[in-house]
Amino acid sequence: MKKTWVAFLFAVACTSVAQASVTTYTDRTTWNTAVPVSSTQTFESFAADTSFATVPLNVGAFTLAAVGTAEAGTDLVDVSPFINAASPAALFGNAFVTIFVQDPLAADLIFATPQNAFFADFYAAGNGSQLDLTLSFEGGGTADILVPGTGSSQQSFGFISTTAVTSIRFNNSSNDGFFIDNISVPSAAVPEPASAGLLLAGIVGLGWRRRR
Ligand SMILES: [Ca+2]
Ligand SMILES: [Ca+2]
Ligand SMILES: [Ca+2]
Repeated sequence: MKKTWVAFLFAVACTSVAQASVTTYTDRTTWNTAVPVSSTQTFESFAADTSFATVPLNVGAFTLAAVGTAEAGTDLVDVSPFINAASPAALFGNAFVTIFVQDPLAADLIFATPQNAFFADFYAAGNGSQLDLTLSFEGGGTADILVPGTGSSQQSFGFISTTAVTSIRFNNSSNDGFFIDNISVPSAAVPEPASAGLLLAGIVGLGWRRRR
């Protein structure tokens, strides 16, 4: 009987470590409702084109880095005038990020501190196949989520994960140049229902003790 109980607890512990639950979002307002305090990088503060093709670019909340040898004119913060004629200037303002991926060429977004949530605006993300975001979880393990849409228009996309994510690898098996802007991350921890409940129980308990 005791042995069974220990085995059960062990199974539960393993499950909670191994399985991160990732919820994806395509609407910024809905994502914002679940992540009330966030900061957004618009790249509008950049005065000149800034490459991360060979040297990683730290923009505060995250760092951008090329994986492999970047193609000319890609993997940079592109400030007007734009390198690519197909740039989504009307949507993404005076500056945005231009990336090209095709296995094994990829690009990483590395969070300054592990984050449970991420949201961004993509443009032309996907060609023959959808742009793949490989999430690396704190403590190990990965998950892949695909940017939806037709691939030739704007697509807002993001996620909230029960396990914090240390980095996102942008990758695609097929040729995929794309643009990304308005990258949002929480500026405070995303509240989890379980810990919120525990906190509430703690406060109630404290009140009960105080009254005595
Ligand atoms: Ca912008
Ligand atoms: Ca430029
Ligand atoms: Ca593309």
